[in-house]
Amino acid sequence: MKNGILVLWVLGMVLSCQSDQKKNSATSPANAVKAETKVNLSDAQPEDLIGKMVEIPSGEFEMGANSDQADPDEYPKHTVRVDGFLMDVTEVTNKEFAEFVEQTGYITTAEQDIDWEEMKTQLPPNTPRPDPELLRAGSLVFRPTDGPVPLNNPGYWWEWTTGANWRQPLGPGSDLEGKEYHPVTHISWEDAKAYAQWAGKRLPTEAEWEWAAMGGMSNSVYPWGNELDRDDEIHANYWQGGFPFNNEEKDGFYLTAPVGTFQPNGYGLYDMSGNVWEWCEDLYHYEYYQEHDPSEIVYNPRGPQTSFDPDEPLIPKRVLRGGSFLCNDSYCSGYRVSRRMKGDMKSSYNHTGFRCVRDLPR
Ligand SMILES: [Ca+2]
Ligand SMILES: [Ca+2]
Repeated sequence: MKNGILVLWVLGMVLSCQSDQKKNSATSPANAVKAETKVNLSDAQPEDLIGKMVEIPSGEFEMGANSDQADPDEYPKHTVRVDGFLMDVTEVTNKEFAEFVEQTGYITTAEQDIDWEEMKTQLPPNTPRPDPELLRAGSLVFRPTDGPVPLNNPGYWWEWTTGANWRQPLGPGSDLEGKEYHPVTHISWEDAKAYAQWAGKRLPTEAEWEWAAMGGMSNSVYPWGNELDRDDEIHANYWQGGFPFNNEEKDGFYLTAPVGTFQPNGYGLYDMSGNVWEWCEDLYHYEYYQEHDPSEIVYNPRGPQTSFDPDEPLIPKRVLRGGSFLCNDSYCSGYRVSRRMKGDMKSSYNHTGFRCVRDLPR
């Protein structure tokens, strides 16, 4: 067993979806298209999009499972009404996050050594203290496997990597050259909150995120409609091929893509499916939807009062949405608008980022 897998188990940070690596160069939209595949690219330039917000109108929708791929925590569907708000049209980029760090001196979770006294409170009693080397600052990095592996154990493809953080997404020796307009990664929920506060914004609620992702459609499975890859048409940056060993890169990207590479949804929001997972404000509880009476409208839900994930009962978690460059139908289908993911508030991965929202002026 590799150290990284051991650490993954010890940390109990099992965030079930995918990520990337290998392709270090920033692939431009122009050369991202492979001849045999139609990729729905946008004409937008990332530098014209970052920092922009679009108004998401108020509205009512059926929140939750909208395909037979849905997990139990997406049930039951229930009627939700959200007020209008403003939302970033892109995921927060490395360029924007660098400005935040430059102005504030902020140090991300992944750049801090792990506090064993705090961590052990989230682990089963009598869990032995890991080797001090394994408590040094780092983050989880996707490593492809040599062939098919059981998909019920993310430890096969996540590796604890000392020195991995937003500046060095693949660990020491990697950098952000050519990636200033890629989404920032290795961001914990706490990091995302700090950035949002600095920017005078906030994180979206889970309901706001799902409502916005549909782009004005009703009960759509994806931000572009109900069919994935119709006629080999690629709408987002995810994983084509056998996960986690054979990424065919039909969309042109092994890892992250520059924001704005693919077509936006009906509200003008880019990458609501794929690229990186996006933190939401809400705590995660696997039975949260069951609290709602399906015959009544829920107004502006803000999540449960307490978190509970039966997979890791001792770890309070927050919600993530939208999937990443690692998502695949065989695994998490995270690019579905109703797909829910959860993560420890201090955990970070190289497929996890965020975008912000803001209340409309009164
Ligand atoms: Ca891809
Ligand atoms: Ca995304």
